[in-house]
Amino acid sequence: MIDTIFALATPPGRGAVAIIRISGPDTADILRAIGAGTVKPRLASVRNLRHDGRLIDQALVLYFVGPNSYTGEDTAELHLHGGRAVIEAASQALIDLGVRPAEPGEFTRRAFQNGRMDLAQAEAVADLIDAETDAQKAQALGQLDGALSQTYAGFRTDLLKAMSLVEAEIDFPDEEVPDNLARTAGPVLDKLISDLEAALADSDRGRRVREGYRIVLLGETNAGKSSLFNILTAREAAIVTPIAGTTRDVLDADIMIGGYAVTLSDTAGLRDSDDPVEAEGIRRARARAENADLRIWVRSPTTEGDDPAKDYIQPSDLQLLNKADIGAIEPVPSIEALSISTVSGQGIDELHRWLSARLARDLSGADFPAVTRERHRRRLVEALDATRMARRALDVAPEMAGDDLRRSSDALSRVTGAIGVEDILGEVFSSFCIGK
Ligand SMILES: Nc1nc2c(ncn2[C@@H]2O[C@H](COP(=O)(O)OP(=O)(O)OP(=O)(O)O)[C@@H](O)[C@H]2O)c(=O)[nH]1
Ligand SMILES: [Mg+2]
Repeated sequence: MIDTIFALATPPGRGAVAIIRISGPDTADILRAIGAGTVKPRLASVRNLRHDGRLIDQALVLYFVGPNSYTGEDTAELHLHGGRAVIEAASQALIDLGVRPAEPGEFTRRAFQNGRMDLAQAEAVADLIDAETDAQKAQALGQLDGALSQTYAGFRTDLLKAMSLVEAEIDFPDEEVPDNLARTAGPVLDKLISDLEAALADSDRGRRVREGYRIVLLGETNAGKSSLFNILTAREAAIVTPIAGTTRDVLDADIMIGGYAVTLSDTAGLRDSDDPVEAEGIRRARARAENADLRIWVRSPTTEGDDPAKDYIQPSDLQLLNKADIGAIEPVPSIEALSISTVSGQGIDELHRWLSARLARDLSGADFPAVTRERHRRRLVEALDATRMARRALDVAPEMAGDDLRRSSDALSRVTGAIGVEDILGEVFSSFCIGK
């Protein structure tokens, strides 16, 4: 039996308005029980809410009749004055009346279960709530609008087309179906394989927008990494001293560059060290460097000998020739270079421009909606593998292709939740906030 749930939909604490959301079959009865009487659906009504003969609040009450509501069930919203005592009294009244506090994501989970949205759209709701940059918001809205779901549905249509061609050959081997009918499925699958490959090649973009683009400052001790970290984060977050080996741990800051979310990391200077604390810091710096979307190699004219950071720098990274106020450094030829000084401020504007351009290049839209989660990416990999196997089978034993095509289609269906729902529900909804 489905119970009726409630949750505070606005942030806890003091505010102008607090909204409590109710969903479930008893919604209309509950409204009557707290003194709202009969509320006309979809019209705002002002009501004195009461419990145990005491006034809870004068509230604005909205009522929606399922299935035309967010969850697909009967739902109500109580717009209360946003004080703690009011919220507390209203919550207690609902609990006394047998309404259960909702689990995180339970409203959206019900919306999914009642067919109001698919899983990818439910995830987009969570992303939209978490969005802090315009790019994150645009990505989430696109997904909520069904762009990702439609793209995957398109892939599945291609699969079904190929499947029907293959199955026609198996079911009617002696009839008018041409012998090599299965082979006509070849071009359909070739196109699908290239679409899936392109979607996967692009799969970093969605993650980078959603979770933040990872930039790591790397370099030998005293190169000026922490000084630069403080400039880019606009606060004195990292300790700067003339002592080599000042930074021991990785320091992360969430910042915005060019409208995109960035996680910037300051790291321990790289050098051989006998000090176990410093050595651990250097190990962490290296691990961070490997997972970064961009490494900024901070260099200094005072360097003697080889800079160990060079081994971690890739051709698409950036080298900063720091301390330009005291001397010049010869850049490593194959890597883009900018001269800066964290002391005089020289080159810092140019660095900001360079970073903005890099982010725009790496993060702005491709032809299809971005794969935003590891869950989607894994399914895409499965679908691609299965489609490739089907494609190979087509040329030698077409009757073998059917199973592979079905596996591929299943993998894509799991992204939107068309099948295999039970095992992924927890994964999707556990990260939601309560009240959504
Ligand atoms: N002249 C000059 N000195 C700088 C510049 N940038 C940093 N320094 C100095 O270089 C020293 C080291 O700077 P940090 O920012 O701590 O260097 P770091 O790379 O974080 O060093 P570790 O944490 O030890 O790896 C400090 O004394 C800074 O003031 C610069 O552009 N010009
Ligand atoms: Mg430092």
